[in-house]
Amino acid sequence: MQDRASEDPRDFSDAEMNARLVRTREVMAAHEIDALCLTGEHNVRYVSGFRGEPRRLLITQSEVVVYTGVRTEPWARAQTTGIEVSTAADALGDIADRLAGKGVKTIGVERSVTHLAYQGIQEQFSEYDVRVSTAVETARMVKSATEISYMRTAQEMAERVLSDTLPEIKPGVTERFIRGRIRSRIAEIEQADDCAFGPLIIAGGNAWEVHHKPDFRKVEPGDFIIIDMGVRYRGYNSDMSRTLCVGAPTDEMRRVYATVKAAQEKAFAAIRAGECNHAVDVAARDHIEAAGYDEFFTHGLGHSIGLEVHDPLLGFGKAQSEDTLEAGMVMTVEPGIYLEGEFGVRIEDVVVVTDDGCENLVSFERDLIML
Ligand SMILES: [Mn+2]
Repeated sequence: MQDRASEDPRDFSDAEMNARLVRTREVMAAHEIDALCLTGEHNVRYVSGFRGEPRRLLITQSEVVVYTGVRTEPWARAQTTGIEVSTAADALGDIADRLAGKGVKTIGVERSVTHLAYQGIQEQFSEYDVRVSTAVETARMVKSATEISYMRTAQEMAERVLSDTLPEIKPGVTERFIRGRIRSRIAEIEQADDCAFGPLIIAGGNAWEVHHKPDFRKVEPGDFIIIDMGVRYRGYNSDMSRTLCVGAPTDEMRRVYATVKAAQEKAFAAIRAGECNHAVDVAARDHIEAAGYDEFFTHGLGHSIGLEVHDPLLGFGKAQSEDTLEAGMVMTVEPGIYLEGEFGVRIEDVVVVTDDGCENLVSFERDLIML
């Protein structure tokens, strides 16, 4: 791992940032968006490298401008290359001046733009066709080797944290205690940005709430405990779930665990470039259904991951979808079975789609661990 104290404030090479700009402009052209006016943290970071605020980004086929404040201007210059940095007090007015007379008809804004901000944009650009655009989200779907290497580093950090925490999971400790131990270990990794989320610690009968927030339930002998955690490194997230048993599992717990593990393997085997997203969900769900537990697999099989834990636009869902996988997409594969008031099992790994299959970024033990 490199020494982050001396690292370049830019997380990616100039060549890679340039390739992102080219791809974003290709998608804009395909979506008939002449200018993109962005404010979203992840989209601005993806296109420009700038990760401060205030922030606004204008992209057209010929220009790219980052708008920020006077105090944050030095960061914007340090974190970007070949991008104009503006501290114009009236950024929208400046954008209007730049677009005037250039033949621009359509302006794209993000789905996440607030109602108030949207009103301001519509007012400023009343003579243009202002539309919601997912051009940058589309460009973000296929990851580069460097993006994948950051996610691999984030995953290695998460695995070390979970390994170190296992000896502390025993009867009498609460879900919140386990969460605290994981959080503090992640905070102690100087190179890590932060926890990717939570983490989620779900003991025993709480498991049917798939996103249960850790509470004061104490671990009891014979509990299954789901730990769903991730680390963020240089902006990129990892996401892993493991189900641990405190003491000895019952026969049904073993059966459910084996069913989830095999369902995940069915999904791994189904993943390859060109495959339909929905078919991957079906591969896992059919196995769970055959074992009689289909009504207890209550969520989609997985989601895209990258700058966001749930990266936009892509998932392995229950709904029919025409989306197909491409090499370089990074997805979670996380089947689960949750029996209300009894126990639940989730096993979650992150894979990179390849031309003939997938590569698992997770190497943590997938067999049932008994503590
Ligand atoms: Mn996940």
